[in-house]
Amino acid sequence: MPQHSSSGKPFGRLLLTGAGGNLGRQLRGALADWADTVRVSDIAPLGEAAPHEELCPADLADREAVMKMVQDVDAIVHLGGISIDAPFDDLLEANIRGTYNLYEAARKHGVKRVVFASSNHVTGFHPVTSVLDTDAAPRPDSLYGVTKSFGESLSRYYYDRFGIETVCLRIGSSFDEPKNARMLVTFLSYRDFIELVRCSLFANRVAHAVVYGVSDNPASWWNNAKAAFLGYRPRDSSVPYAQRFPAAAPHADLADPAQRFQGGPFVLGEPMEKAAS
Ligand code: NAI
Ligand code: 15L
Repeated sequence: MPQHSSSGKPFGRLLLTGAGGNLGRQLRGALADWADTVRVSDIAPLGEAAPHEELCPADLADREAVMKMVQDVDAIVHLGGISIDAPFDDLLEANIRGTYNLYEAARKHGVKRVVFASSNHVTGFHPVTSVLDTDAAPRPDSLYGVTKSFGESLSRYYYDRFGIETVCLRIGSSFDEPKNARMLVTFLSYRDFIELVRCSLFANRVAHAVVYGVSDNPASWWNNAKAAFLGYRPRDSSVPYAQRFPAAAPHADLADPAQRFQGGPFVLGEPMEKAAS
């Protein structure tokens, strides 16, 4: 996929949406090595631009702004959007309209590769007793999960119809460290997250791919064998944090829906707050 700029970096210009968020902040530094210019976008504050960065504040729901945002980019890492369950009208604007605007702009501007931050919540209503591969049926656990399933489906359409390649990252729980017993199973370290994005941008041909974003944790609900062609090899695991959650059996109390299903508290449909990063 890399096209090699005149400076020898793999990409001329990359676009990062959601650049002001938890994972966007982690990725910004890494992208400097991969592209001459990184266009960073968010509706939230973006801070100071580094010398290789272009700041592009925008609401993903604003079609014209997104059209400009995507102009002259070689590839897109799309992290922007609401990252937890929320009222439908909010999700509709940020995650559904926003993702549609991005793909439409990619089509019009001839962008050929997108890395889409999907979520484990696309399959969160599968029980914790199942091990899923990347072809498992979507069973969203929340309206948020439904919007990520929409993004996966939309990107499939844009590949089949227009040839835009996408890697959908069904990210587990990517924070500085696991915050609870469930995250011992779903933990994705920041270092492994960056490596997964690197593999997704640099693999030669990905067509339309789905991969679970998870570190090499001792217990896992997900099997990435069908995405092995991406070359993703996690280096971290949740082991160093296991002692913090002694009652950590991932299926401790199956009578409790938040423990019975992979999506954890998302299945309850209760108002939620983002875990602190
Ligand atoms: P985050 O909530 O910290 O970052 C998302 C960013 O998107 C925020 O900076 C927010 O301002 C921006 N955003 C929201 N609505 C927008 C709009 N209408 N227009 C422009 N920007 C908008 O979330 P985080 O943790 O950085 O996650 C990044 C992506 O990865 C999200 O799409 C999330 O759904 C997904 N993900 C993250 C996981 C994690 O464990 N961190 C797990 C699974 C998926
Ligand atoms: C997600 O999709 C969210 O974006 C993140 O904040 C976490 O809640 C994560 O899933 C998780 O499942 O822990």
